Amino acid sequence: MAYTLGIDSSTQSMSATVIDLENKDLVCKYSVNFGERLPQYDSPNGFFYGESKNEVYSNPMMWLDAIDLLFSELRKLCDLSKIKAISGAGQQHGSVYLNSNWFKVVCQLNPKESLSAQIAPCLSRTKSPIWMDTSTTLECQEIAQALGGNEIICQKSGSIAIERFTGPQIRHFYKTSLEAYPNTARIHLVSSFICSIISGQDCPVDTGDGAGMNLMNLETNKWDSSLMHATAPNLEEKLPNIVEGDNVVGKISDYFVKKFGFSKEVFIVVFTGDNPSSLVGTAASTPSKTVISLGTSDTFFAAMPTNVSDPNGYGHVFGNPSGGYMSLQCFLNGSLAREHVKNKFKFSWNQFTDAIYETPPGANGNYMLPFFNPEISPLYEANGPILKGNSNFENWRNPKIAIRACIEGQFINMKIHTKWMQMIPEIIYVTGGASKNDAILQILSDIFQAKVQKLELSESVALGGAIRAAQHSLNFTLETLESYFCNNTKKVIYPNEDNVQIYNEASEVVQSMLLTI
Ligand code: ADP
Ligand code: XUL
Repeated sequence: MAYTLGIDSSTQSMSATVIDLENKDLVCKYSVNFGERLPQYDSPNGFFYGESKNEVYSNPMMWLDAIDLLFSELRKLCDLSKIKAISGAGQQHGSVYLNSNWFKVVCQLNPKESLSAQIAPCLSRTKSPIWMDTSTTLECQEIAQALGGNEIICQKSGSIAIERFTGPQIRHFYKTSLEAYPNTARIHLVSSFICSIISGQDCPVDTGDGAGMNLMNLETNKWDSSLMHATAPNLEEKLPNIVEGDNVVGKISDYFVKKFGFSKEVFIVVFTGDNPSSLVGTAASTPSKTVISLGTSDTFFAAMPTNVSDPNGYGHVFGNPSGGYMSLQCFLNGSLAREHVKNKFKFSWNQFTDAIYETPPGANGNYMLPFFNPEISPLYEANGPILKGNSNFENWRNPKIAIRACIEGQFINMKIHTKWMQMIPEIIYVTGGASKNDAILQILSDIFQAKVQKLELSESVALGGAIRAAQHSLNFTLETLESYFCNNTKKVIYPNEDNVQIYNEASEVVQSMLLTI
């Protein structure tokens, strides 16, 4: 019996999916929600704000406590000794700052103590900036100026200097923490940090996630010396190595063998970013499929058929874990914006869904760009939604219309900001927490005029980890694994052609609202 395990260290939870390679079946899955299970970290959605809503952090100790909790629960659901290989993914761009103790401590983790107690003395910075942070505009400008313009940064790294990317975040830390920066011996991404913990050694980053840092040269797949130089001094010695996504970094740490009953022989395949992992978990690694993930962030991504970049600078090119590249557009105000509107009216998800069914497409001429937090596509630094319509709507006196306008505004904005990818999808594959909601998916289908289909295993990030583990350490082909585990549900949501005109008009209004930003 051969099992593999995939881990998803996401914004709001730490999740695992175990698959059985012989029975071609899901064995079990489990998720630790940070806000619910670890309330002591005061992070109901997995993060906390700094001085403003532009500064967004997570506590890396929370992630470690979640790993201990996850495995103590998972061992009740399946025999962990059958697991032959593990890989996984982390929310992209977030960074963990460690002092020189780290290199020794990570290799000698004691199963009698918690992970967090042992790693706490290794932190040179107690908080990790995450992908929702938009506070580094100045640092982006400084890096762009040092390089001779954003065009050059985009050519080298696949994206212009972007606030949430790790390079500008590191520069901000260097400028504001003159003692802690020199005391930092290693800067990990969330993915390489969690991979290091699981394998009990300091691990590399993979090219998929490394591309989200504004530090890696996309042509050479190595750290780019001019980008590093423009970011912060002595950075090369603080960054892990970069490897391709098929790299086996070693075996599992003894900590997990002794504490949770894993075999000593479990292979660990390098972790990647959540979006690249989701590309694998949705069977979209070869060009032709478009995926929309409706998680904390809404993301629109695809393996790249041709090499294009976003002329406006909001979109990105990341490494595709199966080789080549993927294009991605990220929208910060995704699930939490939908939740904001839901909670404002104290609606349940059922009431929220009914509201969508009870209101007409076009929301009676009411439009919303639901930017409750500073947005990244497009860059919008303030926080507060932009509304246009009748005064009843603008004064938030019409809950049902507000719910529909919120979702319509999100997807119209998404359609506008993904045109640069030159993909006109016939079918959109959806994943992430909100993809279970068919009412939301019908609006998506109507706005893009494309069929929408879900996958049987909706946790595509963790599944991508379990698939990559089997592919790179147990010699299964990707095609075989996709045919076993990445089946679509039978249900297809079809676009309603009667709504084309309404949404064309709505797009024009939203476009004019975007021009006011
Ligand atoms: P992440 O992986 O980024 O942590 P998930 O993909 O797990 O996030 O998605 C979590 C989100 O799913 C929640 O924030 C919630 O808003 C959304 N969600 C959960 N149930 C529903 C539902 N029935 N309808 C719409 N959205 C939902
Ligand atoms: C992608 C991005 C988010 C995070 C968290 O660029 O910032 O999708 O990966 O999911």
